[in-house]
Amino acid sequence: DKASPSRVAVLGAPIDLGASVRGTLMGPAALRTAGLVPLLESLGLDVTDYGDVGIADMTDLSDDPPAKAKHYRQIQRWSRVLARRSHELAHTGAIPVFLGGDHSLSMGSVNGVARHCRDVGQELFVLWLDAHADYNTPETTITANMHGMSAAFLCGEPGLDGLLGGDVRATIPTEHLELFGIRSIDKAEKELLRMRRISVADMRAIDEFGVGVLTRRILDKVRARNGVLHVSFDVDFLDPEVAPGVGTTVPGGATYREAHLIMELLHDSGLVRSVDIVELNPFLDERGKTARVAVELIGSLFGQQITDRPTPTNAIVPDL
Ligand code: EXY
Ligand code: MN
Ligand code: MN
Ligand code: MN
Repeated sequence: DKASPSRVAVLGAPIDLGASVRGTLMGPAALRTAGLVPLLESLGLDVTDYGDVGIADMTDLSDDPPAKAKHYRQIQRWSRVLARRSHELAHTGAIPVFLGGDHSLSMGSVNGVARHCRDVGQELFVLWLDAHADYNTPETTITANMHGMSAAFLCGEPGLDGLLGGDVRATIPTEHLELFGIRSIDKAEKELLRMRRISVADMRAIDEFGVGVLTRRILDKVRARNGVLHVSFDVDFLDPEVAPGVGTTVPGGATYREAHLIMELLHDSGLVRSVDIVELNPFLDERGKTARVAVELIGSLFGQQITDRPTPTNAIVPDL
């Protein structure tokens, strides 16, 4: 398979107002404390840590905040600053790794990467590893928490149209979004996903077909279009036993080994060009357990392996 870039750009986004539970703003510090940067360096990567972004310098826009989108102004600042930084980092040819922070940060990070891909004429696919679909809009949401709206925003769903002000909003075609590990969807959200025919590898599909087959199915799809992949890794994708340090745990999540296999297959593909690690809440963690698991998984995503056995190519690929 293709060779991935060997440079990694780490950027922290200490944001927690997109979620109902405070604390994910400590995520970037915890991921660094768990040794993310030295681990990536030990894999032979050239890593630059750009520290954390802030929103203090941003002036507010004057669009009308939607009725159901909590902390809209703050999230808007984060989205604008992250979209710009993400676009710049993607341009440098490094793989940006965004450290969250709650999942609303992807509205900025993925938008910037998508904008870059559009500039260079490359198709971007987004793998959304999550217990939740994050496909609510201000219209469908029950909670008004913006971290539940990021995937919908990225696909151009209406309701947050003023979020980026005059900046470019590079949307993802709905066929390029791959929801994976899902086990909690709201009623109206489910209806919207069905209407848009979005691919959902839910936990039942994982139980039936296994993560190996389902991951290969996505990689085949990306390769067939000569595309590249953004991985948005919400740590609540993992089972709460493995990853207790999350505000929105849902039972029945991915096991430790399933998660590693996904990351190993993604690495072997050479298709990953950008990554988010989101929703880690160190305030809820048990002695750094979740931070450590998240860092180990990023290690697998960037090539840490037991032996050098290549990915077998034969696979039965179901249609979801
Ligand atoms: N669907 C629920 C909501 O919209 O509030 C839960 C969203 C949780 C989102 C977490 C980050 O993945
Ligand atoms: Mn999420
Ligand atoms: Mn550009
Ligand atoms: Mn989630």
